[in-house]
Amino acid sequence: TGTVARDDDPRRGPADSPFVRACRRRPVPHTPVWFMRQAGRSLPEYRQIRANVAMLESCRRPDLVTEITLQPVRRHGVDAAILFSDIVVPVAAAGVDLDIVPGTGPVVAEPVRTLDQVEKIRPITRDDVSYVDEAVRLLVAELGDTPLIGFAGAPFTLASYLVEGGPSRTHAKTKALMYGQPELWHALAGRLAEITLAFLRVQIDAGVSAVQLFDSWAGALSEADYRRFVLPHSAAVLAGLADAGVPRIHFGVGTGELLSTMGEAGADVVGVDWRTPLDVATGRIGPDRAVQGNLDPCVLLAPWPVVEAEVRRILEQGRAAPGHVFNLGHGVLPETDPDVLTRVVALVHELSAGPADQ
Ligand code: 1CP
Repeated sequence: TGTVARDDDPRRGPADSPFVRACRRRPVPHTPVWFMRQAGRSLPEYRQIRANVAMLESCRRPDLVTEITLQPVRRHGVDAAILFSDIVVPVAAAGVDLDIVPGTGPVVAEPVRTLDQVEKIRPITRDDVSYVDEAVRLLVAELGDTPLIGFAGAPFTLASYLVEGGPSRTHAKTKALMYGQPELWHALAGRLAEITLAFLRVQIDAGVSAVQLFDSWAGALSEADYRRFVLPHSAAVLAGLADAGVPRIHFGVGTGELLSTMGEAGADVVGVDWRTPLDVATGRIGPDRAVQGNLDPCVLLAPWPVVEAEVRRILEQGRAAPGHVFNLGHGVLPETDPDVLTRVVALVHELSAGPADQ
């Protein structure tokens, strides 16, 4: 068809980029690299543009979303852009009264406790998030061959903010609801799965080249509880995108014991944090999925020789995987020197460059 680039086409487009190829476990000219939270407070140009604009407002302005998303691509030469937004954006669009408070994160006005509250979280359509549709279209036009990653929060991580009312270390109220009122839990997680699926569909229809489902806090659960309370809902989201033609990445923190189950949920790529070496992770996940990770974001605060040694180790261990997208094990810390990120991109490209025996 006209839109699918051929292998001998000099302008192959984002679908044939090193990033998308690695997600699909195809040969690559170099290991692709991007960073979770690459757009954000480590960049002075981000702090400047956000100086007088609230976080949620910035997510609703396509001009700002476009500029902020492009900043790390220009500066670091990463292999993929990630849409500037937040996991609570679709939940706010669904009618939940919440804000993103500087220095804290998402705060929900009335934490969810009842079925009545769950039923008031309404399904969303494109019109509820038209600013995201618009921003993705602007970005795809600007980015050329660089792929754009869309994303959403997974049901467990979203539910945690809604039930706790804000960030939580233990997720105690969320787990109490899960164990004590399983029907209410499944109603909430089911509704969030619907919203997440619709939100990712809007991004895919607007042209993103891959999606990442963030279940950042799933590592708080045992494998048995994950399987019972979370897997069906995350699997529904990922299955709903199976025909969409873009790779699906599934990520959580502290998920060493959940890696194979998170893969089973239906991802093409499983994100791995710094606690599990990539060769060990691949042993757990199996040969049918690529891996993404897994430099400890704190290592970026260490002297350069330490960073370099860790990048080498991760590339080495990543060779055991059928596909490897280099990333951090979690988001860039605000105090990170952006020049170190730029050097990491160059180093990953240099060390992994080789003939792409296609
Ligand atoms: O004013 C600010 O700059 C606020 C900081 C900030 C930023 C830059 C928040 C508040 N969200 C974001 C953007 C954001 N959020 C992105 C941007 C794209 C990129 O990666 O460059 C992404 C992917 C997210 C996703 C997100 N939000 C996650 C999943 C990823 C992760 O880090 O685990 C989670 C858990 C959130 C909630 C959230 N939003 C903001 C904060 C500080 C938090 C975390 C709060 C907590 O610790 O629970």
